[in-house]
Amino acid sequence: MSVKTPNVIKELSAEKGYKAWLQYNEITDESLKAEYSSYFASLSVTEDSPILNAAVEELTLAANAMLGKDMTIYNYFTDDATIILGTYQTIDVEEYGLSADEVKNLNDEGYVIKSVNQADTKKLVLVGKTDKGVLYAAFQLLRFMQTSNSIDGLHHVEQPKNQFRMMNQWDNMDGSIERGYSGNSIFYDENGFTGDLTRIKDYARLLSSVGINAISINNVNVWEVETNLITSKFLPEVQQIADIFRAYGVQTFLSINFASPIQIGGLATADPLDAGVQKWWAEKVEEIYKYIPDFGGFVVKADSEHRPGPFFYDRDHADGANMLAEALAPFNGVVFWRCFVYNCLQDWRDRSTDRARAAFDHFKPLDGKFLDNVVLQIKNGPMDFQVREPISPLIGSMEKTNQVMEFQVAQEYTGQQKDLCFLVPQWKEYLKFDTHAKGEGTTVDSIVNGSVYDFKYSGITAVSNIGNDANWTGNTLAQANLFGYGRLIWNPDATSEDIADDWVRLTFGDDKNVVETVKGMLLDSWHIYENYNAPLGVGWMINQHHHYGPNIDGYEYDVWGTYHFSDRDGMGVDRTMETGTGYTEQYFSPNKEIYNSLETCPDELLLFFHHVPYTYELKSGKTVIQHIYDTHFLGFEQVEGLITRWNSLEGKMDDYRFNNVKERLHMQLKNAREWRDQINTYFYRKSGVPDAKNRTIY
Ligand code: GCV
Repeated sequence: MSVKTPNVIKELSAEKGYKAWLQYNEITDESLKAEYSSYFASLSVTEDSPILNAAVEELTLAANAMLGKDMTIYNYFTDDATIILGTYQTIDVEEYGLSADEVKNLNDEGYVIKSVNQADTKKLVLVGKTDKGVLYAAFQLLRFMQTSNSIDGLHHVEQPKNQFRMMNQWDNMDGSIERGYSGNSIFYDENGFTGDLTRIKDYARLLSSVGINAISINNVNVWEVETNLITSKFLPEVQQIADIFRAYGVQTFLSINFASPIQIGGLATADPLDAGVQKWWAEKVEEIYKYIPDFGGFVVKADSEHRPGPFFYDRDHADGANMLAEALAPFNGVVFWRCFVYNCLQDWRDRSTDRARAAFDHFKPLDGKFLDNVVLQIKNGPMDFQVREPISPLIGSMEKTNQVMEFQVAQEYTGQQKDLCFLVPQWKEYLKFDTHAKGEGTTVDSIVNGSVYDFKYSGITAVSNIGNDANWTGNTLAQANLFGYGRLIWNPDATSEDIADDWVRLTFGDDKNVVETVKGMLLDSWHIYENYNAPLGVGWMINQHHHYGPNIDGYEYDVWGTYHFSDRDGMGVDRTMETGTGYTEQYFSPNKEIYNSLETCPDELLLFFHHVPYTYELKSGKTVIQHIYDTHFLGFEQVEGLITRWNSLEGKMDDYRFNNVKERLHMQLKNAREWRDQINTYFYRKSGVPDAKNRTIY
């Protein structure tokens, strides 16, 4: 018997981190194994397509790993097979107890999984409206099996509720990742493309398994080198990556530099109304489609944080977006135009301006002016992915303009994948928020899924949290955010509990203790993080630029002001209509009145909307200052609790993942201590109000 060296053991253990939620562990329950095995004898795939091949490959891999079975594969339809895969046009579904309409009436990515008992043979039929549906069916079937569900008598019908389910990489071509917390890029290194297509394929598998169908593969801040991604210098490699993603149903997009015509086209201007510029983009787009016939289109950050845009030419954002949209239209391409447009050099002492207002002020007046292949990409909140923000009032306010909402899976302001912060409950709150745009019940999810205004393009996008760390996400538990993002936007009605439960079982197995402990930790974590951070929705107070750890008066661009307006009497930002910036006006009634009034504004957002004395009494019955002290002491203790909870799992999983999370929890404890001490001390000194519980505040 060979003895494994410690290195090999470490590698094997890291593999568990790498496989994320696609572990395909051997089934140890004998009766389940027998049940599954009876279906996994042979497989018939009715058509030849890269996506169907990916489904077959996944099922083959899983059958091997979970059941030790090598299935016979038939590349044609045969009723002899125990698993039949294909689209509804190629399978006589009625033979298997399904009606053709049941599949036909689904959207293009929908599917049905049916298990059938015919005479002595058991069969599984995975039928999609298109081949993408079949692939999603395969992943769902494997999820059922990995979470120990019986598949006898299965009749499972699903279709995604959002059209675009997208991922934005903020990867640069030197291998760095803007706001990346888990190593370097899997796409690029210091020499350009990494060429590690295996890793990219595994990323495609992870994304597809949770239903992601689009990706942009470079940072929205498009610097000099990356501007060349749309040239023949790099397009052959972009094509290779697009080929991989295509096989997993994921369409490839690129972020572009608005000034490309100058930078790489040799033109004197990038003015969107200039005929030469328009021609340049039209030819550029034609060239891209020669490499990638199903290229998705462009993601654009313009006139934001010093990036070029139409304002430079006294044009508006509709002029800019439409110019690109016209070039893409003949190929069915789409422009994702970001609404993160604000004056980053704003003087915060000047109360006639307010960053929170910016997206609405810029874009709302342009409703109706955008072409129908422009999609506005709107961050979930009006600021920047803080632990707590209200929903962006722009969502739902433009009836004639396609919109997608942008989340951030990367934990830029929420602990940077050192601190545990499971974001699904936060996203869920945004999705279920009632905007009242078309009366009561106009929830955000119904707007972004396109059904309220009948958008041509709609959905959700997000900043990715992966890098080339062995476990993809730095903190193994941060994988739950990537998984949860995909599952939630596939179906915003799924509960955070169910998503967490699935993720833990798929990742760590079925041990009851592990499942309950990790699930509990995940579900508590957002509130714990909020407890020791900036209080009551006021936001920021975080180290500038770096965005980890406290810096209460830190301001991003080293211009004047703080974000929270604290003085010796009180704190918070007055955004009311009467005495403040008037931001509340941007919401539909009754939200505008609810937020505008101190009486009705919810506690958790109080300081986002109002400036109040430290002694102001919250609905909870506590004063603002006591709330600050209590939550900051509590948050720290809760992190201690997370450590105890995690430690109870020692020996119940591989050392790699156990130690990885343990290390991170200790970093989190240090961070929580700094937040607690700095916030409590700052506000004690500023307010002069002692802690009612007499705890030590330095
Ligand atoms: C990609 C925030 C981040 C920036 C990011 C920007 C954006 O300001 O800190 O790193 O830039 O958002 O979303 O464009």
